[in-house]
Amino acid sequence: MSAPILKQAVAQAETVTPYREPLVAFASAGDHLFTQIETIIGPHHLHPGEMLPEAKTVVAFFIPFGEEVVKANRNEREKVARVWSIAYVETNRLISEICERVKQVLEAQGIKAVAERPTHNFNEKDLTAGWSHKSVAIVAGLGTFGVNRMLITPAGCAGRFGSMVISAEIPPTPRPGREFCRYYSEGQCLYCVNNCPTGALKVDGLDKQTCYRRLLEVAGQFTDLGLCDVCSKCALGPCATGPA
Ligand code: B12
Ligand code: SF4
Ligand code: SF4
Repeated sequence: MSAPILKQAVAQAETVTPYREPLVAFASAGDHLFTQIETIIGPHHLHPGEMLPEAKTVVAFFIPFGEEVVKANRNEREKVARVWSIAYVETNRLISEICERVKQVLEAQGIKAVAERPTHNFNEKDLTAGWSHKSVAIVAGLGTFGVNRMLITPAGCAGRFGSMVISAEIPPTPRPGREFCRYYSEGQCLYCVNNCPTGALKVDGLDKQTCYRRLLEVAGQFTDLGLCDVCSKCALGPCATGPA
């Protein structure tokens, strides 16, 4: 249902950014993990039922950047590659457009749908959102967390997430049966930690404020592109384009 619309929208996207095939996964709105998220992140994190009273399913999707975008950011040792910054801006826009399109199609079939924007919807003090796409994506079985604190999907972690809450029932996607982060599965890697330019990322934690300061610093270098708070040097390891 929403998967073909998503694939078509990404295939036809009028962007400079190349993409790989998007991924879609589903979770029951009644999954107990949604209640757990409120405990992990805070009571301000919405339950699907607070997003949409008729909520039955949470649809999570991931739009992976093309390999060349990943390589470009890897090759820029000191700076963030301009193509990566463009990908950030274009993909945020694309996600909002896709959600709007899916909403219209579903509403024409009598199905209700709501979506939260891909980013810039977080509290700048504690750096958490009221709707965390990576958290709902893990409930939907779209991937596993890496040492980099990002969600690693079968298409890697270099890309962006969107999600929607809908009133139609869709069978949940099974969760992955293994870890996609090489450090968690084999006990070695740490590309992400070793390539973080600020030291914000450690094996056992992320200093979110230090990371955010870096993102705002980079935003200052790409003001012509719009708000471009990026870095992502921790998203370029062996888990960038697939499970490590
Ligand atoms: C606030 C925010 C930030 C903050 C805080 C980062 C963070 N780790 O949360 C700052 C400004 C530092 C930041 C930085 C970045 N961000 Co950011 N950010 C967000 C935002 C707006 C909210 C995330 C949030 O609420 N985090 C709080 C909690 C959820 O995160 P956490 O503390 O890491 O969670 C841990 C635990 O709480 C627990 N957990 C969390 N959820 C759940 C759920 C269950 C069921 C369980 C059991 C456990 C569990 O496990 C996690 C790992 O240990 C989302 C967009 C959105 N609205 O979802 C994007 C988002 C998370 N960011 C994203 C990206 C790409 C980045 C950057 C690479 C910057 C960039 N664009 O270049 C860096 C990466 C930093 C890093 N290594 O994590 C992507 C993530 C893509 C991915 N593959 O995971 C998102 C999802 C945006 C998107 N639409 O795709 N970001
Ligand atoms: S770079 Fe290596 S250690 Fe870091 S998240 Fe990816 S696979 Fe895990
Ligand atoms: S986005 Fe940059 S500063 Fe933040 S944790 Fe990743 S590599 Fe470090």
